[in-house]
Amino acid sequence: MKLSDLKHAKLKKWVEDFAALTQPDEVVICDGSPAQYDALEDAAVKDGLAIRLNEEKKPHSVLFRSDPSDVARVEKRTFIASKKEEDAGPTNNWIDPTELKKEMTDLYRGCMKGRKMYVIPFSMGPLGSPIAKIGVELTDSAYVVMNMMIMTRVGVKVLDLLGTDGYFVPCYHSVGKPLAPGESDHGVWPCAPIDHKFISQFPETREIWSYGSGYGGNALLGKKCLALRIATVLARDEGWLAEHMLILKVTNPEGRCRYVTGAFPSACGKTNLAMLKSTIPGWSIETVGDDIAWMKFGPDGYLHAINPEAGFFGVAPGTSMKSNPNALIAASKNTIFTNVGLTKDGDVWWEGIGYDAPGELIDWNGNPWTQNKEDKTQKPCAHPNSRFTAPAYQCPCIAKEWEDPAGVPISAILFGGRRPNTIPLVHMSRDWNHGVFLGSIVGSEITAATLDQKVGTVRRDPFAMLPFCGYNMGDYFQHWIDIGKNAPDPKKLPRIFYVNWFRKDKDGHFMWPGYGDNSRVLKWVFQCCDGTAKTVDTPIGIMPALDGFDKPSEVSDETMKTLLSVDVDGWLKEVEDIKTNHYPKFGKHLPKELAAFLDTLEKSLKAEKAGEAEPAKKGGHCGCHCGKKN
Ligand code: SAT
Ligand code: MN
Repeated sequence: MKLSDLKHAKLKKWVEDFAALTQPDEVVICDGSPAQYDALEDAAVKDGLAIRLNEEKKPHSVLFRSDPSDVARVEKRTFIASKKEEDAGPTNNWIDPTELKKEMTDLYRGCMKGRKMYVIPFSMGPLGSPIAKIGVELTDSAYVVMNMMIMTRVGVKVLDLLGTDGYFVPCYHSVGKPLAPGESDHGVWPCAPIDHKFISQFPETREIWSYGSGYGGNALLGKKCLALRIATVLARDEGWLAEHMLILKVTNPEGRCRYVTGAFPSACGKTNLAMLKSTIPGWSIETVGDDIAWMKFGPDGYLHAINPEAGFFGVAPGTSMKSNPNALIAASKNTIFTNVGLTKDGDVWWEGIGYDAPGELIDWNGNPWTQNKEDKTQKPCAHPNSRFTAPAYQCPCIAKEWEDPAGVPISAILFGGRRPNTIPLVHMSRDWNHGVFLGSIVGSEITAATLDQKVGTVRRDPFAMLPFCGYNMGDYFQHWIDIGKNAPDPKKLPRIFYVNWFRKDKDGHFMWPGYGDNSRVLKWVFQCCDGTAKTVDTPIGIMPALDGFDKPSEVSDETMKTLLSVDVDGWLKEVEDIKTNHYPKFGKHLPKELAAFLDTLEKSLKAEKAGEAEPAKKGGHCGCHCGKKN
């Protein structure tokens, strides 16, 4: 397919203009065909940028190694370029859009010399779904094209949907490394120095301009840039929700199912939860999505969610047949690996894969590496943020309705973080707005000192959206409240829960087994949605009655009691931290409803501490939002 074949005049002109600026040798339209994917793969292997893996061990799969300076999303080079700084809000990096466009246009000038420019028409969401959106990414990276072909729906079918004048989100991307005549990459991952990297979102004009990085969310622009940052803006204006959430399906022993979404900051096991193997006989979990959910009210009055993606961009280290067999099987063929270790026989290996490294390997930097378990300072073989890009349909537990254009009706929304103390295993909000309050206070313990916060401190990450909200986070809280207010039928709104798998005892051991046993929490969530759960009313919300919770046998009664009790002093500290360090950031953009919930929470905790509160009441809530007590 050639540039002249494009029937959409605006799209064609937009492509021609960017080609005139960036000066590639050639413009290639991505038709989405397997033959085109294979040709890109062959070229990447020939250029030394990719290594073909052993056809028997990992059929039709390759390994890429990135530059050591280009291994993850770069939050400090990610910008929300709204006209007014206030519209980007206190949690985003803001730049003036006019100045930024000028600076980036200068960087783009001639940046694709010696390279091909690929035009990637892609759909976020099943083709033609009323919830889906179309984008077009222009990029000079074949790695990006290959990943986008797995992560999104790419090609002629999308162009057909666009027709001659359909709307698309324009996305520019360049690795920022032009080639001189005759020069090639010589096997070196192309990217620009950190100060030249820009991951820019323009919320008013709904544009994405990315420069200088070839990695993950910096470069696969359908994911965090479009499906979250730009989509949050579209969702605000159009009355829906674009969220950093997994989507799963729970089926009970009678064969009845409910769909649940969940938002968790990174390093909280979101992919593992999305694909967990239930430990309760008769209950099963299937996956609809592992990272992003777009939710819109359906004609039936329920919030319906689609997974806008078509693949998984999962963290490799720690993924094993024990922790997540479904992910490992999804990534067993037709997969792109990035920055993992390579074995002598052409297979992949990473820390936490479940078995020792077989002999001498090549590490993610391309150097020989032999495992030395005695040496605690040994550098890892796979980069901690190394990834697999695998098609979702290859996941053994993918739900059959994962591509339903109408989406799946959501019964429950989970929020969670990694909290060694204070937050109980699970509690349910009293109503929608109380759930919005719980989402707004989500925090997670810092586990690696990669940010400017100390290990062990709590980083507030409201709705797990801190780096992903395309506008003022205070206004985003208000949007969530408005969604509840404008619901066609408030009784059909999902119930909202706050979970914490990561409580530790005084010796620093996890109190809850997690993984498959999280199905026990999902069972209680399911029962809450049915109105059949055994509950107690507490100062923080609705919690499971101890005798109504399906406890794993290896957890003692005493531990279970701690996991399901309210740590009044811990919560009072939590309130203090939110009051002092979190909510004030949002100033007048903080919805008054949320400030009121914080006050009420503080009062009930203080009353509880003073012994003035009524003892916890059994069956405090019927589990729906009708307001009826049972
Ligand atoms: O690199 S991605 O943004 O796609 C993944 C992540 O960092 O969450
Ligand atoms: Mn994510």
